[in-house]
Amino acid sequence: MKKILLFFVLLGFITGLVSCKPKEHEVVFDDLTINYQDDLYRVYYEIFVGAFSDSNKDGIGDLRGLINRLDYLNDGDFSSGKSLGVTGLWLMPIMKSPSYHKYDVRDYKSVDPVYGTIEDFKELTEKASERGINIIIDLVLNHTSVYHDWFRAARTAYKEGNFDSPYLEYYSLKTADERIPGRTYYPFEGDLYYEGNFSDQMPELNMDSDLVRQEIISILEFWFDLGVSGFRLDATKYVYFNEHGKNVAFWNWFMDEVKKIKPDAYVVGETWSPDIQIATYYESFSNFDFGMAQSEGMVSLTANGIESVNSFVQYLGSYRNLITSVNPEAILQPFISNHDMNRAAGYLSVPDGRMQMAANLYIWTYGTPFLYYGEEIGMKGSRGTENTDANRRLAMLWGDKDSVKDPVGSSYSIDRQTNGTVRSQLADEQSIYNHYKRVILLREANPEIARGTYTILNFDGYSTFGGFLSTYQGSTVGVFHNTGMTEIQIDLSLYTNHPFVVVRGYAGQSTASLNGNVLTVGPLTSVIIK
Ligand SMILES: [Ca+2]
Ligand SMILES: [Ca+2]
Repeated sequence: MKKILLFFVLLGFITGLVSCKPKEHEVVFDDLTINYQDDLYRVYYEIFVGAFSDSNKDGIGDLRGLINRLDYLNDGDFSSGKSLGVTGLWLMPIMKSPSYHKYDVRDYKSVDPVYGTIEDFKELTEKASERGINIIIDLVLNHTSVYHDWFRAARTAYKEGNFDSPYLEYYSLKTADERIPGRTYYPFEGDLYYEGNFSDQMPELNMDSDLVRQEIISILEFWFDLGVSGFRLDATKYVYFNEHGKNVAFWNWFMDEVKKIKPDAYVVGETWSPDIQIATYYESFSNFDFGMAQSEGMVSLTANGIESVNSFVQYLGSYRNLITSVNPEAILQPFISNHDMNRAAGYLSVPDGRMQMAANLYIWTYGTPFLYYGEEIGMKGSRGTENTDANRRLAMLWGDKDSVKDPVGSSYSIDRQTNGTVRSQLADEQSIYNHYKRVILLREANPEIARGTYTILNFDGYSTFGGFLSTYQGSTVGVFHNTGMTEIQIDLSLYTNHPFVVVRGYAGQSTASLNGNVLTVGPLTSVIIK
């Protein structure tokens, strides 16, 4: 408890330093217990291990490098004020694989040797757990690598006329006539073809096989034993290629098996689809909110002042209603970019404070937001004319002696990185890194935001101002955003009966204050009041 109190005192101090705000605006924190154990409502940070931090000077990031950087992510002591404060990590695939990105797995019960060992991974989950960080790993079940032993055994068996080999049922093998229109196949052996909708290097597993399903259960046991809190599921809608009903039935089976091993496991699916279709997969688990991400997503459009804040808040409310109508336990997973998308700092200006607005909009929401590594320092990276995803997965810009290098195939010039490094930003109170840190801490200090019941407010006639109330365990906070270039002054009593008395904190290019019922929010700034 002492640590937590100290944390608030220190946060108040930092906040004061950042904005030099007058006394009447002072942030006040209650004596809150922040209990991360068994708590789904975390702030996750997606890491491409191969580009994060390199411990053995081969230029490729590894698990030891990540262990060495845990203090940067969360040192486990909120009173230190020295960490970003994330409470969950999503590791992109770490299993043995022939590709740099490792989305084609050779062995589901291994750590790729360039990343380290199983022992390293165990150490990582233990050290992360000591700091209150949960770890989920990417699980790519739709397809394996062509180099997986199962696929090789299937090929060999067929060639040798051993048609009783169990491995022949592991994959989706069809004769020319049996091939399903709309799917992609490649020659296997004899007159058979294998399904490979992503690539000829990625043969797709046959989920109708009980043997495959037994393998999956065994893979789950293996990783839960090593301390993972759950999984990020790749390509959920391709298990049965775009047959959503069959997919949901499969994932329901999968989640039953997960919960037999770890009842409180956290599982999030990559169902890259329109909202209405994403919602159907909530029957099985929570999913990423793709409608909020990328340059044309709701967060970016709102942060750039193209969509009104009213529209954003209404979207947030209706999206939440949509998913909870499918599954009452559904939670949001908002984000702005990931490893398959151009980095957000390319279309949201950091110097103009637009990227910072985006952070406010999606981190101060119900559920579990996901940052993409480097986002917190405004790293850039886009496919570009070379059309390569490697440009979206560049080496973390530590600005120190880390030997991690950009992945093979990348072509993004370092000269285009104009927002600084971790090293330069730690020392700069106005940096985007310090903005992210502050937004995350304010979210943690106001548990109502992530956990509460929302009341969506509508500020008629305003396009750059809006917000909502969130009520949790009898306590209500208000979250308000000003995406415009001018100060907003508004009498809240015209919109809500809730009696607000105190500013809990604000983040952005300016300040905010509360005088009676009148809330004042400076340009490009968001505020939490209670
Ligand atoms: Ca290395
Ligand atoms: Ca499939």
